[in-house]
Amino acid sequence: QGSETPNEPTPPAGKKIVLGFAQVGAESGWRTANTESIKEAAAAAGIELKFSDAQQKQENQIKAIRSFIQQKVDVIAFSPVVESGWETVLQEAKEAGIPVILTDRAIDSEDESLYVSFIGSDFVEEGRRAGRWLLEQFKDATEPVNIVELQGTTGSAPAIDRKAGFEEVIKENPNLKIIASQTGDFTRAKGKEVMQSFLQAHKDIDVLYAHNDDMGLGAIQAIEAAGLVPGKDIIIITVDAVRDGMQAAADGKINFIVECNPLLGPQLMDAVKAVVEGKEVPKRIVTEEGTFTSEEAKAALPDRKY
Ligand code: GYE
Repeated sequence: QGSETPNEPTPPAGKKIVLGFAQVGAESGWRTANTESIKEAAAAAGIELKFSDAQQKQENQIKAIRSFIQQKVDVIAFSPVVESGWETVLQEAKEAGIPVILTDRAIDSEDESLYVSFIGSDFVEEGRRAGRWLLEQFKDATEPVNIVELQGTTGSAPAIDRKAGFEEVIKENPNLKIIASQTGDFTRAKGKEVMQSFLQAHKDIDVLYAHNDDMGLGAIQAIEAAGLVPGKDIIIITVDAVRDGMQAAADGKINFIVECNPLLGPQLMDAVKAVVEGKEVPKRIVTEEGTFTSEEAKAALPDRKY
């Protein structure tokens, strides 16, 4: 003690660190697990959490961030619903001297001084993993393989990147064709609705690539209602590997899941503490994850936490 430099923003001993967190919403099983992880980790770390749910609307997230600035929280963290349009509000946080940590989703700003760190998955790599599995499955195909794609929220980092990574890999085989691609906004209801319209418009769908489990699960309902067998008549690939998705994979309805880890809470709290203590935090923290076939999902399910 006694050796602290005067400009270290360490709060006085006994004062809790206050973290303002602006969450995307409650659109998916992934998001629910992510929210729980953040709440639990904050409590465990003795950090006071001010939590706001933006119901998938950027304007609500911006409002929440402005309110955190007014309340003079120590750190602001958020998962940006879409990639663009954050400069103004993040500039306001910067001017107020409040450090910002991005979790889960990235922003597309060139100005890296607007945030201290970005903690989350490599979504392009997730898309590639989905593509590589499909490429291998159809490596001997001599006829066109018709793929339909359910995209995540338009303009969001995971939707943009999961599409890009997947396309990058499958273009290696010209037989693999995306014949329809539309947003299902990462929700079950939308996934079902859009899959219904895909099924009406196209009689010859071979593969569904859904950017998350929930949209895939909604689509499975539409596929079954159309009298088709998910996982057999239509090969299904999803991303996330949350419990319901893993169960569908274990049941053979989803053929391949790319994992995206929602348990970002502990890493976020470590970063928050480090930032408040004036320590160096890596600009990019990538979460580690894998993939699951139906067999692997069956084996992993009993030990899954979410
Ligand atoms: O894959 C999806 C959720 O940003 C990684 O958002 C997250 C995505 C996740 O709604 O289920």
